[in-house]
Amino acid sequence: MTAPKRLSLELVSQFRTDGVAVIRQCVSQQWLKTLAEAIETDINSPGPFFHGYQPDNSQGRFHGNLRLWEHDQRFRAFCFQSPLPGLAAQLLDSKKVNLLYDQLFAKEPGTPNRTRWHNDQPYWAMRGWQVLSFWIALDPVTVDSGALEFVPGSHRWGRWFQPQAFGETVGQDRYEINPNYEPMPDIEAQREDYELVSWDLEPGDVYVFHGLTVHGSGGNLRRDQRRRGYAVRYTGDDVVYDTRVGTNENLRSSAHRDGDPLDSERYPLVWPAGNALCEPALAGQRPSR
Ligand SMILES: O=C(O)CCC(=O)C(=O)O
Repeated sequence: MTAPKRLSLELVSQFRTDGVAVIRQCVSQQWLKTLAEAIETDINSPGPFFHGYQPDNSQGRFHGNLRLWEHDQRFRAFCFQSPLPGLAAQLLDSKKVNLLYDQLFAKEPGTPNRTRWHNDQPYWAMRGWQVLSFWIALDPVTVDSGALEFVPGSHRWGRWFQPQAFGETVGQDRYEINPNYEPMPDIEAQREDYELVSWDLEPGDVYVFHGLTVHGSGGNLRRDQRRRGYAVRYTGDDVVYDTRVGTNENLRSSAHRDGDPLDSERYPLVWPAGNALCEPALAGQRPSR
């Protein structure tokens, strides 16, 4: 199966209301094969923004990387030519879509590291409402292999939480304090105070979530199952560059000034497809718990 050209009104409405939804069988087997091969290349020979995390207890392996599309044609082709840009335009109700960046989160079997609760937008040098991530499952994902969990509706809280590194990391381990951000509450210690949602995924299923939706994930406690997730972040019409403090330095652009539209080689226009700045062709369910 390949992604629907048009998403159901129910799914779009769920994304807008809850800030998160799942698109079943969104990514075709062919694209999954391409991504899986590109992921192995990156794990064996990481691109420049590698940010692996030291596993707690020295077990397993948590490989993270970002801006992979800039160094590997296979990721690039996926970010530009898969169904995702068209789906982003629908979900964001946007005439144009820019690629913000892509990111890999591979938790090998037996990796205990959690991904701490956070929302993404405070990490990113942009402002605007029309911003989302697709998180593509390469493996079956369950709560014990590190399924993502979300706080539905948290994208409308208007709360920006101070970024922190996800663990002891090879990569940016410190973030400047932004006085307008607030500390992330300890959701893990107070889980009963929050409505949390999650879904099991099959390969090719996708979580789609807003840039301000609070989310996190457990470790991959399975011994027999990898948990490779590949995230692609896109923005819409109202998003501009933002130079506020506290963002991830590897996601900034020296060519942009505060308030600039993103359109550039760094944040390429990927929708409408066929636009001069787009690459030429290279070749609603409710939560389960
Ligand atoms: O895969 C994970 O554990 C975390 C993913 C995440 O935080 C994201 O894609 O924003």
